[in-house]
Amino acid sequence: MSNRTFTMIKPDAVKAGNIGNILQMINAAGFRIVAMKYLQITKAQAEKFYEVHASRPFYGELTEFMSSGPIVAAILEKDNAVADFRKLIGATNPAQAEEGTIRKKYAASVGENAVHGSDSDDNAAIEGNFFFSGLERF
Ligand code: 3AN
Repeated sequence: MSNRTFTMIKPDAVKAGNIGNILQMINAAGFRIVAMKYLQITKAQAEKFYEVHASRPFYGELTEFMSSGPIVAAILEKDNAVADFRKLIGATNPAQAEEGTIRKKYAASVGENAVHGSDSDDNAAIEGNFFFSGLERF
């Protein structure tokens, strides 16, 4: 079990003006921000980031969406970070997300679901390294 996870506030939540609300929920749940940036990724970068989903039918739609506008990328720290953050964001499909989760509050659909959260310690490290150098972590 590692104490770090990686998140993105996705283009839908940024456009809706929910960066502040979502960061507030992340802080209130006890996560410390290790690294953070506001940027827009290219389609090619989104394809690389989501390479594990390349064979899934939604890969084109997902990478198009994730490169459609700015996002907030961050590394977060807390005991049991990966599992606790998955709990905080709720189910991939917001219709199935529990009350009080970020996706229940701010996500519109399974494709545009407001936030990303790493699904394992290994992926948290890979995803954090995709966006941040060592000098950008505090
Ligand atoms: P999660 O983000 O909850 O780990 P994954 O890993 O199954 O979910 O999917 C990665 C991303 O792909 C999701 N965050 C979501 O934006 C998108 N996605 C998953 N399933 C679908 C789907 N059926 N249609 C469109 N996009 C999807």
